[in-house]
Amino acid sequence: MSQSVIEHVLSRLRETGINCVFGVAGDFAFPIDDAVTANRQMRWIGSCNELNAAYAADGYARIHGVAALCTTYGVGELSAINGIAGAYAENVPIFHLVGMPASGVQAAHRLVHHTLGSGEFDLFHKMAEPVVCARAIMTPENCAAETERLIAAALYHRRPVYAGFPTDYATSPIVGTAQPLPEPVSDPNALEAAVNAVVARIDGARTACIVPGNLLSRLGLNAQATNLVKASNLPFATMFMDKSVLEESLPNYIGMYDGKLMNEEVRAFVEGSDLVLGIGAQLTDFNAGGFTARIDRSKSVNILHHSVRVGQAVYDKIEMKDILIALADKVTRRDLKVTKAPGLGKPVGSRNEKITVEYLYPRWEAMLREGDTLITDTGTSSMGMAFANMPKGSTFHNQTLWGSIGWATPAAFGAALAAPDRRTVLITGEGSHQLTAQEISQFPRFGLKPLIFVLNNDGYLIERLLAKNGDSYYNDLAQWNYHKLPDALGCEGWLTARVTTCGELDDIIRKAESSPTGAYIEVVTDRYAASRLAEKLHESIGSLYA
Ligand SMILES: Cc1ncc(C[n+]2csc(CCOP(=O)(O)OP(=O)(O)O)c2C)c(N)n1
Ligand SMILES: [Mg+2]
Repeated sequence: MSQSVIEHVLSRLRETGINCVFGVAGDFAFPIDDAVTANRQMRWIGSCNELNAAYAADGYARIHGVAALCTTYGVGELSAINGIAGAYAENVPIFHLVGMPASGVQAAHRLVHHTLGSGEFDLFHKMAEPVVCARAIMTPENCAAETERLIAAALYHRRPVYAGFPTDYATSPIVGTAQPLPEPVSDPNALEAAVNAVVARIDGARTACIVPGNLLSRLGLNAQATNLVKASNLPFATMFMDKSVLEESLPNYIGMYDGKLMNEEVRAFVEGSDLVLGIGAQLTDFNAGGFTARIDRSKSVNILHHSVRVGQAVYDKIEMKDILIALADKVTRRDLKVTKAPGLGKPVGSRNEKITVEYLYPRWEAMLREGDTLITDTGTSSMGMAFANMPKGSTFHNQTLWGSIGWATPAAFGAALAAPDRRTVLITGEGSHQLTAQEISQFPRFGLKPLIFVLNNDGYLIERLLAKNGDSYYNDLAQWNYHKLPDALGCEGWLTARVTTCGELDDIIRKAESSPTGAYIEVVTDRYAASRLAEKLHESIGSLYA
């Protein structure tokens, strides 16, 4: 018997590397939910709400490469749309499967639940259009071809796609077949021309450096880019949203580049280089130190996903993977004459003192272990941790461009699920955490034992620093007993604490390191204890809002 529409889609997603579907169930989505749970190679990962499910899928895909999300019509998909938009902005491919009312219900414009009562059924997938790179409403007749189109689009653009499933169509047998679409290949002539142009630029440069972008991680090309670094022995500097995309433990890593705001030596080196070789890096506001970065376009090359820019010239039809491999083969190896990034240094503070920035961030850096997955939310703590040196094999994740607070808590769950053998560390501000805190309940459901830090600085500190009047009460929060949440949310037996002094923080980190359970630590600091980058943004960001 032929497969049903949804069975076919799931089996093709399985072949694309997807083995679980995040989401929240709903009656219009039951055919999808039933098919996922009936499929022995798929797992259903239920979340507390659809926004959290989208963030969890995003975190999962950042580690695993791709993810799937399933929500119900209207109420579910619209709750997820912020998470989908973030995935779009940050090149995270998520297959969003949406259950819809049956085709006959739609055709008859019936007044059913989860609609606006207007008899219109095409509103919500139209709303999704700007935040997905392809969308389709699946029917038995179009399913085979549309599935291939959606998969190819998601992988080509590394962005979300939307598939709507009217309930009756979802379970109908699929009609016809379709072949997977071919993967893009580089044009050999364009590739050769671009390789020669880039090699000539590198060879002609007295000083050069690499600025790698997070697309490398999204495309799983970290190893190829590392080979290029090793073959050329060029130094590299990284911007905020790209942090740890290449191993910071390499001797070539000179530190974080953040325009004029931080690390003056790194800025001078990057901006003073005869050549800056970007690999998909983007000069967004928070990457480029509030637009204080100055990289002369004529002195830079940027290797993009499907093209290469050399100065003002653009070479099309070139896949990033191909040119990275070709360049590693052809570049001349140089002597490395740079100083490695120093990191944050030693924690400063004595045991009975309250926790200061000078103690907290170096102590967090010292806690990081090889292979850790560190997820940080928008706010002052991610800006502090961006300058920590990451140990070998550990990765740093942050939603720097989209910057939707609350992302990190569910994303940490998704990331932990994608790499259960690694330690997942979540560092979030308490304001961000309040948006999605209930998602910590998923960790024990799936046997995961994260290490969670909630920085309680009595409000939205980054906003206090950026607002006209920091003490405006719109930056205040309801005070929660954060460390009591795990117990209420099903994380029974976890190590939990609220720490206010350096000694308490040090002790609990040591305890957490050997704890066989998850750990949840509320770290209390002063209201204005801000990491250095946050302070600097405060001093210089005015131009962004003018
Ligand atoms: C969904 C969403 N709502 C509002 C904002 C605006 N915003 C940016 S940072 C921030 C406060 C973060 O506070 P917290 O997590 O406590 O971190 P802190 O800066 O205090 O360390 C807010 C409200 C946002 N980025 N995303
Ligand atoms: Mg805060």
